[in-house]
Amino acid sequence: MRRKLIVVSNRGPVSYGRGPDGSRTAKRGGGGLVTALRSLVQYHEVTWIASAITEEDRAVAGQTLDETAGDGSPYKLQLVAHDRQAYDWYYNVVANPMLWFVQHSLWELPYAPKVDAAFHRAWSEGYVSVNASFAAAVDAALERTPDAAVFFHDYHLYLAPRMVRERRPDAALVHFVHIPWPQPDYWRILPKGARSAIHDGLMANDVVGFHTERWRRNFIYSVRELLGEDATARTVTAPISVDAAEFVELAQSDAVLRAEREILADRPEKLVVRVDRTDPSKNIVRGFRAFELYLEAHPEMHRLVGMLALLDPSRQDIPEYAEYLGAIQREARRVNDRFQQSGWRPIDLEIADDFAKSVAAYKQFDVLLVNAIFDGMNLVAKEAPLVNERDGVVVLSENAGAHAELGEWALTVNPFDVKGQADAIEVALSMDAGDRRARLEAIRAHVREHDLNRWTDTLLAALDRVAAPARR
Ligand code: GDG
Repeated sequence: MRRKLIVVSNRGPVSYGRGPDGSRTAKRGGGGLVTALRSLVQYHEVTWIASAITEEDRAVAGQTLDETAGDGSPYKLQLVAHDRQAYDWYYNVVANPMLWFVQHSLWELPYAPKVDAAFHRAWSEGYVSVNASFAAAVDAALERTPDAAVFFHDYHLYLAPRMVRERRPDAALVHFVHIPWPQPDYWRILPKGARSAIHDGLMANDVVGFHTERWRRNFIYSVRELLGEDATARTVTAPISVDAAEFVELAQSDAVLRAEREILADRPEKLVVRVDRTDPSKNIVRGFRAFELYLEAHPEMHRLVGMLALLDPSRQDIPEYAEYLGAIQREARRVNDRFQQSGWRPIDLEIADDFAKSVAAYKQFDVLLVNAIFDGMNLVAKEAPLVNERDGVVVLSENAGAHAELGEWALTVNPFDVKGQADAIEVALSMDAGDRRARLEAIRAHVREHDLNRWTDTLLAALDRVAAPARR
């Protein structure tokens, strides 16, 4: 059923700039969330509310813009220009890193985080206030289309649902959390006011969705512990997916074929691939150590195997991220210095935003390494098998949401156990072709069947079941 939706996410599907002749240009956003959400506009009547990021975004903020998605579907876009200082606190102090680090269990607790006066200020004058301006924008959109359902996304917007609910007790609100939900004790890193407001804000929705049962259970548990309430009835598990047809088509595009020729020109016989943002949760440094252990144990594979790490630089305004990028570069350098010989460098580290090259690498992997410390889902694990042409094997962290669906056809690893990851690379590289093909085919079939439409339908069906009877 086609329905009216107000989609709310921090980043929008496009961001505006100015061309050399002064005209307005639109750049389509990347990343897992935006790609997935773009498919919503195909089936529903969408008004999308997001933050104004660039100067040109700010210039058009407050207007209702008529936009079209890549496939030609129309939707409306409203950008919200937040106070600049408030936005910096909200984004660079609270959401990333604090909430992201809490939800991916990334803190080294004896040393960090610092929950000091600066954090308290960033919370109350940044996170709370940006959520309030989002809530005001949603309220105005509901004024125009009162029968629309509101679909919030992710950890930037935990407080907005309560603010909307206070003004509109009958609104239909659904929130999808794209990242892991940790257990209640880990939430106690945050001061009581903040952690209670986060849980209470989410509980103002009719439905809160998670990728896996594991994250959903943790949420039910932490709501019980921290608020004394029962969240069971308003939670749902809905694993996100990808558009399989889109990837198959993309794999034959000129840009991907060009990038693929580059890879083919100097690929070793066996290729271990990883594709990630340079995010500490992705566990890139340990991945290199695991590959080092593999090379140490298998001198016969020197010159025959290589790792291609395609890393999209991410969130470099945040010191933890800038440091992590440095650690990635140092570690790759160290492993290369140790093993390289003329004409062979074990790790090819490429730090660039180059989506076409990522898809080309998806086609070419013999082993795909996804060893995230924690990951809500991990779309790379779903996308790469769809287009792979070498019967490649997926090595998958038990802490990636994707493991709940694909684990039985992947080689499971503990993200902290680098020896275990080295062993998994060895098992993958020596697996017979029949076994490899059967696993890859099974992953493909699962992803094709559990597609993006199923994800949206599950969430909207849950909303219809739970939403206040008064509205029916
Ligand atoms: C969050 C959660 C959850 C690949 N190369 C480039 C590029 N990509 C695309 C991939 C994929 C996306 O980026 C990455 O998605 P992931 O799911 O792997 O990871 P996060 O960005 O951390 O996404 C995650 C997801 O939200 C959806 O709910 O699965 O757990 O952390 O689609 O194809 N994108 C750009 N440049 C590249 O070079 N811009």
